[in-house]
Amino acid sequence: MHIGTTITQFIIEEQRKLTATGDFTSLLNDVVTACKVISKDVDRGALVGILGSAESENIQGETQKKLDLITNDVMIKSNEWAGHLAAMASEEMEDVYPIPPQYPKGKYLLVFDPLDGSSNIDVNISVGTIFSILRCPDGVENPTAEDFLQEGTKQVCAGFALYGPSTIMVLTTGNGVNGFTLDKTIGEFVLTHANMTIPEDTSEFSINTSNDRFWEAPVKRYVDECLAGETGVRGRNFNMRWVASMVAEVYRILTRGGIFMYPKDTKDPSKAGKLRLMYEANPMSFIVEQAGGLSHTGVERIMDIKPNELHQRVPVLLGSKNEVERLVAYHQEQ
Ligand code: P6P
Repeated sequence: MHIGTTITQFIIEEQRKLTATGDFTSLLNDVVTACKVISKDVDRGALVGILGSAESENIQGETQKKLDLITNDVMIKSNEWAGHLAAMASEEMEDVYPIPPQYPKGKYLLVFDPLDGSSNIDVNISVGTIFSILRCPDGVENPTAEDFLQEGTKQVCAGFALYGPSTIMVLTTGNGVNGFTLDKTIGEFVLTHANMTIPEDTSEFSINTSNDRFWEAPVKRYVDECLAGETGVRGRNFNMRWVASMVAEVYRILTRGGIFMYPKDTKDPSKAGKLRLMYEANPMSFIVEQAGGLSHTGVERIMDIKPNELHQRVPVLLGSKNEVERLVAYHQEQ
């Protein structure tokens, strides 16, 4: 029985459309392999003693889980050897990871969050891997952080794996968004969600409401109007979801619409937001826009931002077009 379109077949067919070299296709397959290994590690969890804290902190000052380090190593080992990359960068590494001298270098840069939502791993709630592929600037042999600091519009590919009831891979190379479910009986991702599009309207919002007192006025206004439901200006009731895993929130929005908000707040005035631009906001923005949604800080389109720091944080308002437009309008009215 034919198993359907595998992700390998899909990527090769995309390559033909892009008239891309096999280099990109092979790189993407190495990332896919890493996500299969991470899916296995996340699935094994407590059985092999890899849950809990690693008793270390990342550059963000966040306590690292054992699986943060394990999954970061999986991404490095799966992608450092093949000769497609000039360097890598990760939420879990302060500096750029150079390709070891025993391996050839390639023309792409890979930046990733190896285990997004890892605070959920010990309570068995969905987590994921987010990645973004950029071109290495011409003539750069040994990329530095500076060479990664490219606008989101420069991304060649963005994707995430969601380790939930199913393991699902979502990909865009700029020609729409496609979802693949991991068939663990054959170890292949199979196309199950072709041409994913986000409904322009929604009655479902996502935000960590415990930060309510720290929000800026436009966000407060928007959320209060949602909470007022049919008794207020919106004239309809809203539902709320907060998983604390961006991958899970974005996948839900891709399947049924919604608006996800992690706005700038005054909880820590030194931070421009919680989410990181290079390996959370930009790849997710590429995917959301390719699916017909919007992704904005309230002041500017996220993919237009010229990064100034590898681990730069930004406010994120993304999802169903008409709701993001409303919230942006509230920012412009203030
Ligand atoms: P909070 C996970 O740590 C993450 O980066 C996103 O995946 C998620 O949306 C957000 O932070 C959760 O933040 O403050 O609710 O724990």
